[in-house]
Amino acid sequence: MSLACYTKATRPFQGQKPGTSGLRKAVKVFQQEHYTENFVQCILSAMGGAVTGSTLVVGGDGRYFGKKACDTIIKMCAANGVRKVMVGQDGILSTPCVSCIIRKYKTNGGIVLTASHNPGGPNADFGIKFNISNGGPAPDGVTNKIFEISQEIVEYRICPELKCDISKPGTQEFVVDHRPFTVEVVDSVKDYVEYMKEIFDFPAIKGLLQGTSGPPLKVLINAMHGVTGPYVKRIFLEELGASPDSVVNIVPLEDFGGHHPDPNLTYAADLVKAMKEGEYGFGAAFDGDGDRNMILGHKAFFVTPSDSVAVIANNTDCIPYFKKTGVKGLARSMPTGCAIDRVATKKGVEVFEVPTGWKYFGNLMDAGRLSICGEESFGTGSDHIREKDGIWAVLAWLSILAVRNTTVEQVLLDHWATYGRNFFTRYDYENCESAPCNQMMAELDAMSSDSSVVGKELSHGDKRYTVAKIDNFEYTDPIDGALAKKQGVRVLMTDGSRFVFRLSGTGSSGATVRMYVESYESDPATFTKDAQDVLKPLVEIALSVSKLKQFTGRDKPTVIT
Ligand code: VG1
Ligand code: CO
Repeated sequence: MSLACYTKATRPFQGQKPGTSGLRKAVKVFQQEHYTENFVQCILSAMGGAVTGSTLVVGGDGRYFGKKACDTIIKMCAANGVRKVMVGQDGILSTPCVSCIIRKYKTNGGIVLTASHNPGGPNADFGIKFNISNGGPAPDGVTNKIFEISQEIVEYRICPELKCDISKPGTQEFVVDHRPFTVEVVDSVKDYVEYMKEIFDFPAIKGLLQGTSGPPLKVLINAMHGVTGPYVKRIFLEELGASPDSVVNIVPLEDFGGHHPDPNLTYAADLVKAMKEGEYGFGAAFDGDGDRNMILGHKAFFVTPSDSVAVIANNTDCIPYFKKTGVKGLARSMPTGCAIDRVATKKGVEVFEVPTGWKYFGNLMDAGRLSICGEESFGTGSDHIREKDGIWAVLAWLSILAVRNTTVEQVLLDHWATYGRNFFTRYDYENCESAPCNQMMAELDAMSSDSSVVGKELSHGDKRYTVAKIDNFEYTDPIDGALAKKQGVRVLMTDGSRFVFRLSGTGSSGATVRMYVESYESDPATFTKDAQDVLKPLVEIALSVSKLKQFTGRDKPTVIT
């Protein structure tokens, strides 16, 4: 029997503009009649002729509204001429796993249902992101097109009678409008786990955890009730033989247990607390969709994400994948601490500074110029896929510990002894009023083109800095020439220290101001100092230059990392 498709009349919704990583709004917004359908139609329409006969991957982090959205997407793919949808069982696929599947099966792209680290549940957030055929987030050119279509949309196509059970793996065949249409429900973790076993030396990591040569490393992995739970279970318990008490919160929940599924010192406080007790030598947490990670050592020794990626780049000889591919180039997002730049210089490879958001790394990887990259926001990854990858980062760290036979803290001390230390902190002011924050950014932008600022001396207490450069960051993609403007105001000092201001592009309401402060120290006596103490003078200078407290009305940030 051929199922019929219908064209439904609709009207544009304001603000369907993908941000740093897809469209993120309150669940209630997505639940409005036609809202989700409109945006899905915009994605499919933006594919143009390529949609006909295509294969798309669909899955998400298991948050509230995800299954409903999967169902809608399948019905709309069927009606828009897609040939096949590969969907994660129960709609579950981590963001890195979507990227892995898109690449492995050479599909035309995928739709990721997640608001990442934003809270979930009926009163929290949902998100939809489109990934292209390289497995990575759609670049600005595509998301701009999606937004344009969203402003003019008058109808969408759907096949309402298509009933598809996504609770069991297997293939289901349909005839839609006299055309064949296939839905393949895929195991949520299988392809990803197979790939990790190719990239890393699992027996070596298993030996480390079980103590085949030396005392066993006790690990504590916290999935924060996000999508990584099933991956953690399969990899750490079944493949690596870690003890059952070494993994926690591994059941994905639609509301992440009511918490922010964000692996940082504030929102992963229970991991920090457990690590402080001293029983475990290695701790890690992931965000809702599994692309972020936080790494902690014994007694909760904190590895900043900016250092983490630099350490991995410096230790690629510990990872079989890089022994095969070599290291082509390194990269970080602009606000990320510059530790990785020093590794690149020493290794004699290119280093790129791109705007915030993983989509900017994809072209460089596709062109064979980038192997390892990271963001200060707990994102670390490589060209094995086109998304940042939380579990990959943890396996990379465990590989280093296994080969070097040392501790997390010692790895960092060695790293700083070689390169010096880039102290880094980020202050987040979440959910502020938008208008004054926009005003603050406008004033900073005006300052960035005021030539009298260069050479100015800024001081706090007896710390003095001289401004070497101020700008609103712009990036021209070296591969396709695409230009991204106004990506954040940065104030660079003559000694390499700097601070940066930008507004978040992932929030669902109001404005979130991010202030990033970095200072480079080469004196070994400073290496073990507390980062907040070292950075205090520059933090005060940044606050006063931006008049942040006046504009936001906030005395303190919501989160400090
Ligand atoms: C934040 C981070 C950015 C990251 C993005 C998506 O964006 O700062 O580095 O790429 O989230 O991360 P913003 O615009 O709020 O600063 V996630 O884990 O959504 O996938
Ligand atoms: Co995420």
